[in-house]
Amino acid sequence: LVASLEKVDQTYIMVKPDGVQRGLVGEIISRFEKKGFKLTGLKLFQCSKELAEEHYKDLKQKPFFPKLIDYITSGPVVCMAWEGVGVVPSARKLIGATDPLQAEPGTIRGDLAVQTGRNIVHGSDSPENGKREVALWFKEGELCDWTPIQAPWLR
Ligand code: RTP
Repeated sequence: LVASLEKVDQTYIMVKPDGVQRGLVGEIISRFEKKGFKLTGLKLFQCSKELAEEHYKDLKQKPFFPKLIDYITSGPVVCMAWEGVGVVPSARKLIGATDPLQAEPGTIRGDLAVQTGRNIVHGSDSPENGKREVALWFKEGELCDWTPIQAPWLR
């Protein structure tokens, strides 16, 4: 299969505290599972202010940064690592535009959210950041490398 010759990337997907509070965890995981990507890490986690600030360090100068940190630390998040060919841009497409009102119907934010400041899910924006963020949110022993039975068809 051609796909088996292509590079497998990883991405960090996170259900934000509003997604957990609204009971959307299963629905969000399901979108990535059904697409055919491979789940390699999953945990419910209350993150510290320090970790949230490190994760969003590129946005430190933005006026909304303090509010963003309060939001992300306001309750537990669901941390996920997903793997696959083209997983980073594909996950961003499944998630939809940052402003949920601009996100297409059929995307997670387009279907399930309204406000930019409450947009229920995060996805890494490049393969480099995918690696960085998975390493930031997970300890090595928390990740699982496994071979799906249907590997020749989906990966
Ligand atoms: P994410 O990292 O969460 O997937 O979001 P993104 O790339 O689509 O958007 P980015 O510009 O990196 O912003 C990160 C998160 O900050 C919050 N935000 N609030 N004007 C605002 O109040 C504002 N702008 C951005 C959102 O939660 C956004 O997802």
